[in-house]
Amino acid sequence: MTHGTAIRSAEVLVTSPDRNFVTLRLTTEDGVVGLGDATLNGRELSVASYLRDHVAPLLLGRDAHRIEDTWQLLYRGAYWRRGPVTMSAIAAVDMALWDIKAKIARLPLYQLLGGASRTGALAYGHASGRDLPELFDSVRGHLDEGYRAIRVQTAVPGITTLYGVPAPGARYEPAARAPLPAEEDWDTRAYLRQVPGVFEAVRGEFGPELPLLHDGHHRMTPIQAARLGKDLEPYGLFWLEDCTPAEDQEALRLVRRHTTTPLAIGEVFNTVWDYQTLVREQLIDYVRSSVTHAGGITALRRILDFAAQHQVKSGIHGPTDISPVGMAAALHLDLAIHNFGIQEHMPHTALTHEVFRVSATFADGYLHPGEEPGLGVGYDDAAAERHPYQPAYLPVSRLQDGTVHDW
Ligand code: GCO
Ligand code: MG
Repeated sequence: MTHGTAIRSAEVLVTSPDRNFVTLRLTTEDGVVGLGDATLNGRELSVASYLRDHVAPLLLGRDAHRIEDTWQLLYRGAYWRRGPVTMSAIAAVDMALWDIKAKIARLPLYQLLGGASRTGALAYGHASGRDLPELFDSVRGHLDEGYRAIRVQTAVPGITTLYGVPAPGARYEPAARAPLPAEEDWDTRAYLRQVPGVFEAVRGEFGPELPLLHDGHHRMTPIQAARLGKDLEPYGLFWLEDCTPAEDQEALRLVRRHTTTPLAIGEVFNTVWDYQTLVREQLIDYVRSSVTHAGGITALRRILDFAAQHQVKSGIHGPTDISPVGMAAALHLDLAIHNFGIQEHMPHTALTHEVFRVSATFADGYLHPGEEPGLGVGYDDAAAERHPYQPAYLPVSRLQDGTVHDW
């Protein structure tokens, strides 16, 4: 073992500066600190316990340099493979170890991943509105902030609350702090009638060039998704995301047969196995996994390298439930890989940034991880302790007759 690189402590930190985050902090004998994001929205404490009760004891005394060996030990050694809780825990360890290795090398992490392949990562922001004037204002606001690609979510007549469209004056945050999940309503036929007209209007207002994205959030059947993809073709979307429930890889065959609208999927995936059919058969165009939920930098890099062989690009998941640590890991990968597509960007609040100090920057529509050694994120314990964990849940959706539907 290199002198001083044994792991001396493994701490699990839970904080809630505007929303819940779980962070793993590893410290070596020499005092080098590495951070990893273990936030699983609405199920945070399960990963905290997995790490604290079952992973931390295995890490103490291990050489922090042995990233691959530690990854394999945690993955194969658990025997119970895959799943969001296990893979988020492994991801946190993996990120923290890469952070330590890059700090010891005194390099920003992207340098260890092969160096920069581009000057910055094209980011997309989230525009939404309850009607067209509100939506146009939201798109314009994003353009003024510098965004060069925009996701468009819209209200649907007859549906009271739905994914991606905040209440008037509110900031969109899917998990609400409450002891029980909120209930939203849903009607796929009303949605399918509404969305194409909205994109026609947005194209009419903002012209043909602006890359536009849309998230279907797993709510359609394959034939409904095929129809939406076809109806959206005239508006040249950058992608249609999560058009069907993601666990059914075969469903995408039917969608693909009917539409040339590019498809993105995978934010709920956690291993390369979830992508086997999708990538091998070129049924998708963009991989949506986060570093946080897909087993870390080591594992997401493998998924993206596999995708590259089939001309599938990255579109790393980046909502606020990925902590600034998970986002930093994403940005280092974005900069280094060849098959970069786009990066989701849903900025964290000022309060979140009091706990997580980041070197990453956003300018002219591009994100950059910065030049600090490691991931480029610092953790302020005093600020974190002012914001203890608060129970929060993602909503559930019900159809008009009360049937639970995919949210
Ligand atoms: C996205 C996602 C998120 C999820 C959230 C759930 O495309 O950014 O769909 O908004 O809903 O990550 O925790
Ligand atoms: Mg999504």
